[in-house]
Amino acid sequence: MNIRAIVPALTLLALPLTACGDEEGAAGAAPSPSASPVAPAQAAKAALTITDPWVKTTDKGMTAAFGTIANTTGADVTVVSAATPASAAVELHEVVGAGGEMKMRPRRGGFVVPAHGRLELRPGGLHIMLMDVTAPIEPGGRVAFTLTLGDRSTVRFTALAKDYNGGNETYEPGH
Ligand SMILES: [Cu+2]
Repeated sequence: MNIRAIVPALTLLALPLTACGDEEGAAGAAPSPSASPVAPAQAAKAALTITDPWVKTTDKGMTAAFGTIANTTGADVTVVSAATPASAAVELHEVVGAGGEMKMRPRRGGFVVPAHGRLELRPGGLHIMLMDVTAPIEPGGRVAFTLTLGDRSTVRFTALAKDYNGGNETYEPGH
């Protein structure tokens, strides 16, 4: 009698867990009606989430995207590449130097987001570089991005286009 009562209860408990995917971290990824319209719901299993993503407006040429990347897992996660339909080529950049000598260049090894930690992409620091935009990016526009991680999984997000003056470092191609 006891067993009969317990088994159905366990079955019921297991259902939502299965529907969520599996591992830890699902709580933070639960669908929320109040989620920002700029950041579409991440897949339940996404290792990374991107907060407040934005991209600098431009008519042509180069621009960059920023935001805060959070790692929901207990292991370091590396972003190895990024892509967007808004640019024919995309690189992961860092800024080196100081004052008038600031230069940006491809970040060797990609962006490493520490376990349960964050990595901030911001003007003057790490950024996703759009090397050759395919059409003007105007204020209020939305630009879709896909990040590819070290395990070849992908994370998608949508960045809001904003005007911004700055972050105009000289480009120094990788060596
Ligand atoms: Cu750059």
